[in-house]
Amino acid sequence: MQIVTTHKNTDFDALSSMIAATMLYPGTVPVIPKTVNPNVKAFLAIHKDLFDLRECGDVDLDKVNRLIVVDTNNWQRLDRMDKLRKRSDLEIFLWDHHVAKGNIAAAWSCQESMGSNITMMIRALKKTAKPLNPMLSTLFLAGIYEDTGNLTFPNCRAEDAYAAGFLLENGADLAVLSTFLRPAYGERQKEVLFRMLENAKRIKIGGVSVCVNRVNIKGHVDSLAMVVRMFREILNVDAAFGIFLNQEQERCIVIGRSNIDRIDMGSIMKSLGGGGHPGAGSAMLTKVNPDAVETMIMNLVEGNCQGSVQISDLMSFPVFTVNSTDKMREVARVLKEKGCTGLPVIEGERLVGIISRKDFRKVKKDSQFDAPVKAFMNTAVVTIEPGKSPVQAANLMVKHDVGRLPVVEDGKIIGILTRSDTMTYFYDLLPD
Ligand SMILES: [Mn+2]
Repeated sequence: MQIVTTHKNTDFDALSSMIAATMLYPGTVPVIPKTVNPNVKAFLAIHKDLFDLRECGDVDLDKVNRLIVVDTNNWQRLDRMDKLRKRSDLEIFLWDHHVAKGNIAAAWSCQESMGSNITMMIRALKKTAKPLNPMLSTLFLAGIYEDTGNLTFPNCRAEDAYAAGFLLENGADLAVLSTFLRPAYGERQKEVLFRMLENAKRIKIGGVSVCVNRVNIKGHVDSLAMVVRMFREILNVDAAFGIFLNQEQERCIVIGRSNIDRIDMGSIMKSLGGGGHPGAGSAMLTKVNPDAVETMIMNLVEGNCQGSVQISDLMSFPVFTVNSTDKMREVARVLKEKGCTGLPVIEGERLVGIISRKDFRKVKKDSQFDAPVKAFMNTAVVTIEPGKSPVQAANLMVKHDVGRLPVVEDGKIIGILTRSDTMTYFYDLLPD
């Protein structure tokens, strides 16, 4: 007898891979772990009859001579298969897209770094020319989408996308898919959210409304970031923090969400040893006193409100400028020497225009290089004040399609903010 099984808390990739294995190895009995993720549970509630799924208790493991493992390479992640682990006469086939080393020693294996496990199995199924019906195509596509975040996660390979295309050709139904691929808001998430709402306290720090909440959790709870997001939305506060304490493991996870520029969650979490974006971030702390964590967050929020990142922190200065009467030839030389793509043009201390490399395309004759820069410069200059935020700068750059913003204070140019300064701000705060 040969069986196929997969990891506990089975997801769509794991379930699809099990079903694909029964097609690749006819006669194989699919043995599903007792715990499956909430999305798969909902899917199976309707589709169960289509597959002859068994649980570990339903099969006599002594009769098994071949074990096919999909989507994991670890005995600990299998459900009640320990009896087989000790058997020396057992043949094991392994399909796994996780590159980390596991402890299942297989006689034959297909292990590649791929976005989803089912992608590799689709490659094998294509060779057998077995037809895929729309229902199977939908299930397999759910596997790819779930593991690659709809083809957006960095682990996604070109082959995952080709496999997704192949499944759509075979009738995969995106409407059915979206019904089952909801974010995992299950009982545990609901329970955590309700507890947070029960003892929610709103406070005002430096004019912004903040809610910091502490919750004890047991074991691992998925999707806490989603819970904090919902919590912030329901309370309608500017920023919300969840401190999730796991007493057995002596650690706590801090997750934050911010809805305003003034509270930069990424930099707050960075101070706690974590990371994130301006709008969302998290940090993991071990062996800490929860009261101290709460105080730390309050202090950081306060500090962040006063000293949130401003344009004056990001801009480059001193600024190289040219005079409106400078000749184009001279300006070309300065641009080349400084290695920049554009320069502000001034008259006295007043900013009157911008000259960029692009403007040099308007120069048709050599004699025009002797003309003053004011004949070619762009006078519609978009500027920004030093106290504005990086998000406001980015919005201006997008709106006016410009790559540099002179920073102007009292009509005087004090710095320049380039696209790359802004990018540094947005991307340096991302977690590893
Ligand atoms: Mn997987």
